[in-house]
Amino acid sequence: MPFRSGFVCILGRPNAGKSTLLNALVGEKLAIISPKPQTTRNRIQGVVHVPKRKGKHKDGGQIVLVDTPGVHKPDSSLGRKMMVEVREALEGCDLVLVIMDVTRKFDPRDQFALDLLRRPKTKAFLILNKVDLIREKSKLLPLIEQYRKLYNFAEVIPISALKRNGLDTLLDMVIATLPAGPAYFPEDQITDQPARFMAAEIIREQVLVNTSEEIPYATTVLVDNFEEGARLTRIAATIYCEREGQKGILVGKGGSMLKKIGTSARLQIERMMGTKVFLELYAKAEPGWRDSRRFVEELDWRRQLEHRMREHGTPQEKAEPTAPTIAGDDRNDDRNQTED
Ligand SMILES: Nc1nc2c(ncn2[C@@H]2O[C@H](COP(=O)(O)OP(=O)(O)OP(=O)(O)O)[C@@H](O)[C@H]2O)c(=O)[nH]1
Ligand SMILES: [Mg+2]
Repeated sequence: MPFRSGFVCILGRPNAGKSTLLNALVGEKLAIISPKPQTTRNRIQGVVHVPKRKGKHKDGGQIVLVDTPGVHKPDSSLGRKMMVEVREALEGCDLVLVIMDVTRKFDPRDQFALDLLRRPKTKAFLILNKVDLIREKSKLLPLIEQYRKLYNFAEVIPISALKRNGLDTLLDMVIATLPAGPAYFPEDQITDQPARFMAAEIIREQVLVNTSEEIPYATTVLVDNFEEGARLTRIAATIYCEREGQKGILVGKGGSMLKKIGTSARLQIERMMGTKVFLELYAKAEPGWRDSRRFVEELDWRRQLEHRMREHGTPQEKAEPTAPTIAGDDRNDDRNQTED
């Protein structure tokens, strides 16, 4: 059997467990996860290196998984950008994993995801996730029937992304479906995301964990400065929200919330970077940013990378701090620094 490789897009409604599946298959936390819908906002590539094995996959393979934002009908520039990310991920992929949460009934939102699939007539597997929450597995049968009527799935695979059940079967079936091809990524690379963007996501995850109501949806994080040293990484980041009231909650009494978010995020970023991290966090209200096409476009890390390449000729940060890409550098904002 030749070396097999290809791009495999993970598609589904918000909260179905797409990012949990990506992380479980790659074996590293590449995407942030939360019980709140619409956590993922960009497409994220994660690489699974399948080693050579006797018998099955004799020559090994490489699966480039692409996690996507949850499929929904957008009502803002941010939502529309998220759906562009989904469509771009679907373009040119070899296989789609349609992931559904088996604890939820089929509804028009699932249909919306399937409609995206039908257009390019891509090969697709139906992945029934969260089976750990279903006692009687026979309850899955009507669901499978229903989905099979709507799309010609090549395989139907029940899994629990959280408990890591059924993942070996899934990987075997995916690799067997992919064409013979080259390794797209070197063996030591597991994602296309720059550390700078992953740091912003880790901070955003802490906002999701520590806040409620509309704040998770009204916030975004931009890294203003990222200087990587052998032993210390210096990061300055701004948490943007939409209103002064939200900013007050994000900062907390005497800066306590910003400190909490910063400390938890810093510990995770330190693990990711393998260095100490000095994290400066700011909070800023940017009214209506979700409806500003310009602002939303500027959040795209691929675009940010292009800008830096144009300005510095390198994707790396220069030694001197750079100004935030958006909304000016307002150092009078509430801020918090975390370094122990
Ligand atoms: N019980 C159970 N929970 C799961 C499983 N997979 C994911 N979850 C939970 O479902 C919630 C959503 O998971 P995510 O991975 O963030 O879902 P997503 O599809 O990426 O969501 P969006 O990014 O918002 O589209 C989290 O609370 C996960 O812990 C599973 O197999 N079993
Ligand atoms: Mg996600």
